[in-house]
Amino acid sequence: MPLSQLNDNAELDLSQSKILVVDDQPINIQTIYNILSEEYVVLAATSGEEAIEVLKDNLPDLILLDVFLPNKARNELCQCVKQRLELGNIPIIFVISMHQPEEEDACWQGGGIDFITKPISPLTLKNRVKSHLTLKFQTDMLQKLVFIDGLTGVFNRRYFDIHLNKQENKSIRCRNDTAILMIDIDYFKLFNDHYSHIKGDEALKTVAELIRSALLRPLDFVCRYGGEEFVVVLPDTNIFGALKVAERIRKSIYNKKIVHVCSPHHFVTVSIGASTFLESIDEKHHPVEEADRYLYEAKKAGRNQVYC
Ligand code: GH3
Ligand code: MG
Ligand code: MG
Ligand code: MG
Repeated sequence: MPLSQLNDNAELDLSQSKILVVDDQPINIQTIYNILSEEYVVLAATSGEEAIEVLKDNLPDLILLDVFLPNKARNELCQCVKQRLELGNIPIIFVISMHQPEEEDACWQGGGIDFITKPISPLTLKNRVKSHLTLKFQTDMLQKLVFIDGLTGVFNRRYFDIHLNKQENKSIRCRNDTAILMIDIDYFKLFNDHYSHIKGDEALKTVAELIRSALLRPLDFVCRYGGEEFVVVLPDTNIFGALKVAERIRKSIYNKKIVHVCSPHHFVTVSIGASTFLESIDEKHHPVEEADRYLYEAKKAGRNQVYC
C-alpha cells in the first residue's frame, strides 16, 4: 500500500492489499484468483506489457509472476516496478514448475523474493502471500517513520540528503540534467504571529500538498528542507523545464488564496530559486547553494516569484 495511505497507528490490516498476477495462461490466473480473491484485491495481466499498463494506474503490494515470461518482458517489468515506487519494494513471488532447478535460478536472477511451485497448493500460496505482505507492510511503516515528515507527509531532510547524492552521481554520469527548486513561504513568521501557530501548521500542510500535486512525473519529489522551506528534485529536467514547474507551483499556491493580511500580496505566497546540476557543475557552487542564492534574490525582488 502506498506510504501516503498509511496512517501513524495503522494496524496490520492486509485486506485492502492489491496483488498483481502476471501469467500468460488465463487458467492459471483463475486458479490464483480463486484462492486469493476472498482476502485480497486481485489484479491480472497476461503479458509483461499488460502488467506495465496495470502498474500505471495501480500500485500493487505484491506481484505473482509466472517464470515463463520472456526475459526481456520480465526485466522491463521489474524495472518499471522499481521506478513506480516512492519508497520500499514490491515483493515479487515467482510461480515455477516443481522439479525444475533452472526455474528456481531464474526466480532469484529475476529479483524474486520467493517462489511457489505448480501445481499450486492453496494453503502454501495463502501463507507465502501473507508472510510477504506482512513483511512489506512493516518495512513500509519503518520507511515512513524514517523518511516522511510527520507534519506535512512529504519526504524529510534525511531522504533528501540520501537521494540527492544518488541523483547527482546519476546526473553527472549520464549527462542528464537534474533540477533543484528551493521554495520558501513568504512572511511566514508574520502569518504565525497573526493567525497562531496552529493555523501556520495548517497552511504549511496545504502548501506541501500543493507542491506535491504540481509534480507530474513519477520520479519528481518534494522534501521539507527545514521549517517553512521545501526542496523539489526534478530528474531529467533542464532549467527551462524547472522554471515551468516552479511557476506552476508558485501560481497554484497563490491561487489557493490562503488569506494573509500581513503580506503585501494579501495571500500566502512562496518565493522559489531554481538551478540544475549541469549548469552549476563547472562553477564552485553546489546546485542547492545556487538555488538558495536565487531564492534570496527572489525574496529581495519582492517575493512571490521565481528566480534562476
Ligand atoms: P521571508 O518572507 O523572508 O521568508 O520571511 P519569513 O517570516 O517566512 O522568514 P523567517 O525565516 O524569518 O521565518 C520563518 C518562520 O517560519 C519562523 C516560524 O515562525 C515559521 N515556521 C517554521 N517552521 C514552522 C512550523 O513547523 N510550523 C509553523 N506554524 N511555523 C513554522
Ligand atoms: Mg505460463
Ligand atoms: Mg525560511
Ligand atoms: Mg519564509
